[in-house]
Amino acid sequence: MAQLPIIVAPDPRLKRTAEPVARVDDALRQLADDLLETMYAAPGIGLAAPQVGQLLRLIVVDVAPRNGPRDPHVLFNPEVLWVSEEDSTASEGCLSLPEHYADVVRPRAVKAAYLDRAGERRILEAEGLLATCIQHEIDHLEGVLFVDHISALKRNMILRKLVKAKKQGAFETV
Ligand code: K1U
Ligand code: ZN
Repeated sequence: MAQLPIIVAPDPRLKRTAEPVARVDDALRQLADDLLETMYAAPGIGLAAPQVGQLLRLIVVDVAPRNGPRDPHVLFNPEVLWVSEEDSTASEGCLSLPEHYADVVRPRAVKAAYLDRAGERRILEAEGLLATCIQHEIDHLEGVLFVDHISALKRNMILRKLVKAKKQGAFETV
């Protein structure tokens, strides 16, 4: 397993659409394990392959409390099948926008299809933080960041601060 460097915004690599995986093989299972290790070390509750420079449709999520057992989810080619009519607002962060948080409105619950580590098609029904995190991570596969869901004023303020922090060498980035 390896910890991978996380790309910090603004960066064109975070704005591209990721490619579906053709088949889940050992190399992709290794990448999923590396994403999980990187996410736990950060620490975070989710991570998408494009955040480490891999333009593939792969996300990992674990919203279990840190003081309890881990509950990792690995989703290849995730697809949202259904979203609730009811929305919820949650404060979101992003490992690619370190130290910045904002309230984002999204559907409260989702149903997603994906391929598991064995390449089997599965369905995940999620609500609350798990639903928020899955939607946030699937957004990364479309080149969308949580700041794209907030006002241009707040978004530009966050991105300007990140440009400045990167110039000052604030992050270990690639
Ligand atoms: O960069 C990412 O996509 C990960 C991001 C996921 C996320 C957070 C909040 C709402 C939606 C999606 C993070 O994990 S940011 C860090 C974070 O939220 C956290 C860190 C330590 C403990 C608990 C949460
Ligand atoms: Zn993110």
